[in-house]
Amino acid sequence: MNRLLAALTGVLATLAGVAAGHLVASLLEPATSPVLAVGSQVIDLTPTPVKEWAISQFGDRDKPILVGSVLVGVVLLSALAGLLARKRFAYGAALLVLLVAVPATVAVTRPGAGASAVVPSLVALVVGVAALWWLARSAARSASGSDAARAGRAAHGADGSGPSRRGLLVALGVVAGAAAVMGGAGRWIASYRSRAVDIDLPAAAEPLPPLPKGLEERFSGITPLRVPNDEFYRVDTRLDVPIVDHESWTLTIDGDVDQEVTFTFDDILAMDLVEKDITLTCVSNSVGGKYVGGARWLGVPLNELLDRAGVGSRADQILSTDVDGMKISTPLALATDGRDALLAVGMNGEPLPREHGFPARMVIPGLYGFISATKWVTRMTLTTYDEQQAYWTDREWATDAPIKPSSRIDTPRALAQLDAGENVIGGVAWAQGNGGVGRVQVRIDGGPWEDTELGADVNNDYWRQWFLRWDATPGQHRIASRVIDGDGDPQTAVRANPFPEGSSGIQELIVTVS
Ligand SMILES: Nc1nc2c(c(=O)[nH]1)N[C@H]1C(S)=C(S)[C@@H](COP(=O)(O)O)O[C@H]1N2
Ligand SMILES: [Mo]
Repeated sequence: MNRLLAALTGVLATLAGVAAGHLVASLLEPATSPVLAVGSQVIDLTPTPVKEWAISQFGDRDKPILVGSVLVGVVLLSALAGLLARKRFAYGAALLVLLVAVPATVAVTRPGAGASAVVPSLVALVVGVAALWWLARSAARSASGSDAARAGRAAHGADGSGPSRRGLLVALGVVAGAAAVMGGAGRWIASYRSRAVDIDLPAAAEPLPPLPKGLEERFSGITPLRVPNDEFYRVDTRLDVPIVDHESWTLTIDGDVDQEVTFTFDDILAMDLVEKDITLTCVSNSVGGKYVGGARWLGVPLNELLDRAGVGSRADQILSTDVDGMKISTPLALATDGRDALLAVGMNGEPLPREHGFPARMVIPGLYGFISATKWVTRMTLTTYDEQQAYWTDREWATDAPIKPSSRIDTPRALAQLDAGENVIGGVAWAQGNGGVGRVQVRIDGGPWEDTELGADVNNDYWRQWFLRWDATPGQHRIASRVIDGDGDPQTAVRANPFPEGSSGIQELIVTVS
């Protein structure tokens, strides 16, 4: 058998194993899939600068690219397994065992994982080794078949691609097909299970009036005043979406408290629910970036939950934990300074989508999401920064990170080709905690800053849309925008990268008018 074919048997056998593991994981717990387990581990081990680089280079595609890279590595090693199996089956199988040991170890040692997390990897191993054995046997037969055929050809002058060669091709096809079917089924089941949950939430005790009409209705290209759930940005360390059963979900508040308390989902819904319009922002958002969004959240005030537990005097941090042990730190003083911090269960009139934290998440205005917006939250521990570290504080990100005021140009797009004459420049701006958005200004070609017209004022924790009519003359132009907060302070022009406490600087883009 030639080398290429041997490598192919290794690759297909491994893909069949991985696909079987993925399928089983989709039925048990998607995160235990061999691919996802390794991918998540890679995310956690990736140094912060590399992560920043990947997010800036690939944006939302960072995760598919990561999974793709893991798969390329697996394909190379499994090709080697195929080559080894050709010499001696046990060597090839041994390499597969080593290969599977990685996701198996990662899956069981991830925080919150039980021993059953190893099952998908074991299935991957059994299916992978069985497929390799079958393919290696078919290949050996095909080789001896073609030897025989060569001998036969010498005798009879006949052509020699005998039935055993066909047997090998059929076997390769069967294994490839089975891998595709199992992998596809696994993906379908995982996405079916992660669909939104169909339950009715109670209304807020004092519902907010509907949001005013947004500028997006007048000018295309401006981000909607309220971002629909399926368009809302998503940032988290998960490759998949955790499937949390709201009926068995609980939230425990413990640590430096008078008494530990545990709430069920029904306990939360039985409390007076409030509605708040809050703009969420990611610390990884670059100036002009898309990791920011406004939504209407339904939930209970965080303070009410903390009061039921009775916060002690030592704590300076709320260390929140999600369903699988991921930890986020929040400065206690800021979370409880009177701002509208929530445990949210609803988003834009629906239960939280699974991607956004179903059944419950934290939402705290004015703080970047990485220290305030824990999704799939199950525990809040009152503790100190000295005693306990969280995911990002372990990675040297800031602990106190208020959202920096910023304005984003949504239209025109960078490098757009515009017609001369009237054009609309527009976007969104936010300045939580600084008296909200006071003004938004635009600067053309480095000239004077001009005030724009503002959209509806929802509240100081919410972003504000803006626009300016611009009589564009032919040629290339530079457009910049900045926000001036309610206290009269303009957004800083000093450039900063997202790490460690959020980006700053002024967005400026170039367009061509003809
Ligand atoms: N459990 C969990 N919660 C999390 C995260 C995470 O990785 N895991 N990421 C945080 C970050 S960095 C941000 S910016 C917000 C994003 O919330 P969204 O995905 O709903 O927009 O969630 C926060 N909550
Ligand atoms: Mo974030």
